[in-house]
Amino acid sequence: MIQLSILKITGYGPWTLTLGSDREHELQMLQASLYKEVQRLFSSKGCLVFLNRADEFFAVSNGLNLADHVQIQQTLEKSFDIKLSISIGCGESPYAANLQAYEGKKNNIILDSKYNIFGYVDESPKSVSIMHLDVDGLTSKRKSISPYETSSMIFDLYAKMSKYFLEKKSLTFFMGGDNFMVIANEEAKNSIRDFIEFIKNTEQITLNCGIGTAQTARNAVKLATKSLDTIREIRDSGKEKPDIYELTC
Ligand SMILES: Nc1nc2c(ncn2[C@@H]2O[C@H](COP(=O)(O)OP(=O)(O)OP(=O)(O)O)[C@@H](O)[C@H]2O)c(=O)[nH]1
Ligand SMILES: [Mg+2]
Repeated sequence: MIQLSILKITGYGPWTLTLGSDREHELQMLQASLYKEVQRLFSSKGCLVFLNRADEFFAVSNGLNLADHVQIQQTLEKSFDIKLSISIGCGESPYAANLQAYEGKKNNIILDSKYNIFGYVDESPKSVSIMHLDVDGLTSKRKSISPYETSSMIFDLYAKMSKYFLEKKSLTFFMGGDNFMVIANEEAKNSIRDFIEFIKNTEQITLNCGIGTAQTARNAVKLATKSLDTIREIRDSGKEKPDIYELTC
């Protein structure tokens, strides 16, 4: 079971037009500071926020109730001119949670009208699994291809990963550099070995995957990253590295 809170700027399109044509730099600064604040607020409650689009964020919000979301909205309201809606959904898979959040908003299932919060909250304890994937030895690859070509390769990988894991009802996000995180269900975890083989055979890219499972997103991510670092430690000690390593608390 997973709980997702989708935050979206309301009325953003029409509002951007009010800034005139010389607006792109303003929008980029707003989006960056909004992301920083949203990440700060959710991570301080044990969650992690994934950037879906620059005007839309996915928070893995296991353990957070409606009052927590109201508190976050109150803080955001004080700091920004624009407003955000939050739609919350729960499900057996990350995809199902995303669908319930989406439908909660679409069908106007109001949880708090003053603070623009929709959907369904489930306060029962749940665990969440995160997979942290990273390209093995990207730094040495970068010596032979230019920065832009490196990004193009990474985005191609992102597209393949997103499609593959969406079919398993899991959600993939690009975290920067050569890092990806998948909010995963059992099916995604069970198919990671096949995905790594597929990318090795078709792209000649070796991926390492750390998996973490915990009650909160932040702890799951901590364990996933610790797992990934463990793969590196094994590799760097001269032993044969595993491609996948998993920690649960
Ligand atoms: N989001 C995120 N980015 C990271 C993290 N660690 C490193 N990066 C980014 O990833 C880039 C590549 O770093 P590495 O993956 O450590 O480099 P590498 O040569 O591939 O080395 P190995 O992954 O150990 O094989 C860095 O320049 C950072 O931008 C992380 O934990 N999270
Ligand atoms: Mg790497």
